[in-house]
Amino acid sequence: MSPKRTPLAVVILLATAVLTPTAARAEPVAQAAPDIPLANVQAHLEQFQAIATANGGNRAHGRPGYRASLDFVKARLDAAGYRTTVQQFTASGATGYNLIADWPGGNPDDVLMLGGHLDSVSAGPGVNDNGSGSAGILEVALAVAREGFQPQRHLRFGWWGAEELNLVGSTYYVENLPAAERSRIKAYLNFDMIGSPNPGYFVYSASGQPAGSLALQETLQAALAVPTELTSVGGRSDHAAFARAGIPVGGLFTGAEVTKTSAQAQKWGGTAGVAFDRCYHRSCDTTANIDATALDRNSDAIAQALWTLAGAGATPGPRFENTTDVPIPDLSTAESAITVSGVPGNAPAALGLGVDITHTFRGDLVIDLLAPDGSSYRVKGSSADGGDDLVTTYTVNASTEVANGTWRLRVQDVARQDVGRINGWSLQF
Ligand code: DPN
Ligand code: ZN
Ligand code: CA
Repeated sequence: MSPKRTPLAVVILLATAVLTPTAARAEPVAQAAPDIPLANVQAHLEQFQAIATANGGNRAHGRPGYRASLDFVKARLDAAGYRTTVQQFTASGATGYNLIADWPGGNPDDVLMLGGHLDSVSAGPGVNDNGSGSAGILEVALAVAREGFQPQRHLRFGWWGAEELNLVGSTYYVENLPAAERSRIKAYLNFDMIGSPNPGYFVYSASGQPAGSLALQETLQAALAVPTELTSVGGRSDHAAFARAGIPVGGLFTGAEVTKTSAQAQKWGGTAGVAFDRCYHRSCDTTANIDATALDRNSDAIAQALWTLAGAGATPGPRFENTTDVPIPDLSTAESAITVSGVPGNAPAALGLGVDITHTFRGDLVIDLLAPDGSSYRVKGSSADGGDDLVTTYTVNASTEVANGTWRLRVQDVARQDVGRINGWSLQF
């Protein structure tokens, strides 16, 4: 076998431009919330458990397990494209930290915020209280990034420190926001204990909460796939400071020290006469202290509520395609053109590039998108990837390019032996 690395012979095959603009959709298209993979949420809980185990058995304020928990969550968010900030405060003589994560985009004057506390009590690892809420909103935040969700509202997530010392972190955050910034937060949803081992399905009651909370309550009730009960969580968790500031609040809760009634056991299963969470604030609040079904339902409900409340994603613009076949001979360059017209201004920051290539070894291919002015955007380099066809969509930040004009897909075959063809490609504005 000859090595798959030889100089590039330049054979340019230009396809005739055939463009088929499909009509722009006039109405915003409501995107469905994705399913939140339970296994991913559980994997985050395993991390919290491992962090506690490695740090004296807890993730409490002022202890190393807290900071390690924050570093873990922050790293995942940073890698997904969030803008994260760590806010410091002092409580009981120790430094505490809140983690705030903003998803770029959306209306900055209309912020939808989700949060939960990240600290445990010092008695145990706090996997249900509140690894569960922390993991649930983390996975929903990662799903937002995976889906490339660009809703009308700005999305923000918060992981609070020192909740167990009387809501210190969330209170510090709200009270230190400049008034103008505080008024931009139009809703706050709290998730504190969503995987209780003998679970109930409670939605925070809007009664006595700021105007606007009822819509949040109703959205969360509709988001859960099981019958719910309302609960008056009062000032027992991190929504309290937001409510005091007049911000509409809501939340989900699967129960703590209170005993499940027989009526509730009939409705939800589980054991009557036993606490929703027997291990509440105890050393046994480990990964064994989680009901997977409750964790799954609540994580899905968080995503469902977020997608419902965040406002439909941006309206897709027109789509253009060229479906003329262009051969990709060995060690050559093939090009196919699309002429765009009637699109005002620049191309979007998330220009969708659809590619449909038949090939016997796609690792041979280097692919660039050329803008009308000739600027090139590399979407794929060559590799040892021995798969064959390439049918995929790339996202290109083409926001500095004028949309109208002739765009080219340039496909270079840089290694001998394997060949193929461009079946077609498309640009989604
Ligand atoms: N605030 C919770 C704790 O961390 O102990 C318990 C709780 C959560 C109680 C939500 C009521 C509602
Ligand atoms: Zn809690
Ligand atoms: Ca080849």
